[in-house]
Amino acid sequence: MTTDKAALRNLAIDVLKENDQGDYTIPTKGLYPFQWNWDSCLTALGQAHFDEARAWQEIETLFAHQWPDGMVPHIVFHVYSDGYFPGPDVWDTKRPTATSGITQPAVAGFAVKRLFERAKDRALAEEKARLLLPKIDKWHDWFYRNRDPRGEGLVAILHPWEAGRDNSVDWDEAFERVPTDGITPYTRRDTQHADPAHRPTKAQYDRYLWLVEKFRSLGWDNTRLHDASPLQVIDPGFNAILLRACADLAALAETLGETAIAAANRARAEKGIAALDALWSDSHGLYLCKDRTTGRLIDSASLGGMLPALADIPASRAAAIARTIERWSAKVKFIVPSQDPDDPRFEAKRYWRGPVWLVTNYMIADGLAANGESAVAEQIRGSSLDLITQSGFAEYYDPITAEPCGGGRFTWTAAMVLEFLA
Ligand code: 9WN
Repeated sequence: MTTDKAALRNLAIDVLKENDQGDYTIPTKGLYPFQWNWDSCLTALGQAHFDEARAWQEIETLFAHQWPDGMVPHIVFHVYSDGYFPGPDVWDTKRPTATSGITQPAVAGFAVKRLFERAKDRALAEEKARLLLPKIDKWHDWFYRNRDPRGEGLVAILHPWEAGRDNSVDWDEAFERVPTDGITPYTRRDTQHADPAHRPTKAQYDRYLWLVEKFRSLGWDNTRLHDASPLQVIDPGFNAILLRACADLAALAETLGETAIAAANRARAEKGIAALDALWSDSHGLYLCKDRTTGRLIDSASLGGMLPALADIPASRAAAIARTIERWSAKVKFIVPSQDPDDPRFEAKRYWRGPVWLVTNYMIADGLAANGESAVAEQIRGSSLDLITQSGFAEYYDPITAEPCGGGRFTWTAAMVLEFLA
């Protein structure tokens, strides 16, 4: 593929337009025929480079399906398709437009502030930011009420799909506690669209489904799910994204004169940043997950532990994360692999157990650049664009061979290219 910047930009815009359904964008044709939460928010950053109104629309559509309790679901099933499993019938959340019953990383606050700051159409930006501000605040409040019921300052994910890093090594240990008995027999669709060797295993899918059926049996009542779930993991990446979103929403609210929203989100961010430090691992040079059911840290060095670079962590921690990336980059050709390549559980092509993803590269690079680690940030950007020119707009890439993995013509990958090129 071309290395010419303008040509690459046009190719990325083509991918975004191809997957555009009018007022929301699907991640890729075939494999993912619906709207996904964090995909949409990151996609909007790309869309804003050529159509600001369309970018705002992407996030507005997502928030039109916010639940009355404040949760923003991880999938909105706008138009029926049997091409994806589990579809709306399995979730059975009884929403007016079908949605899943769990959430995803809270990128919206970060994305909306960035859209607002860069907007050329100031009137539109102010109108849309004012509209979205209370909705995002309600979602943040939902997180702390439902996923941090004892007020520790950090929230737990109850399902690996919530973290967005579905089969990460981070969940292996806690997944041991999730049973598989009694689940309804099912047929996977993902392995009909993508190479099964790049996807999660059957043992993992059985557990994904057991959790869905468990939460469904509780009527998707978020006040009951946390304590009933055998999987409660405090993921530093998930929390860091939320903490950055809280800080960004506070700043945006201040600009717009919404002082109560500003104060609430600033308080969430400050409390969470202080609590996050307990997850730091000196030996790995990154943050680790904590299993809330056992109270122990989980010994898995993944990129989830590097995402806190995006939040307001101490500069010494950000510098240590940059050094860890330098160490990892000596072991692979393209960065940032999703797992430490020296970890025996590392798998170069299997989804979130080794491959490089452009969205996480974008967030880590952004955080490191803001922390003065511009050389490593630039190295991540370079690696990302090299992968695109060698292998096209894939879902993820083998960090050793650059082989494109998962789905092709992938929306958020294209959106991140527009960001990296800007
Ligand atoms: C389950 C859409 C989503 C991403 C996730 C990624 C993958 C879904 C799946 O695709 O997850 O939500 O079925 O594999 O892991 O991060 O949002 O692109």
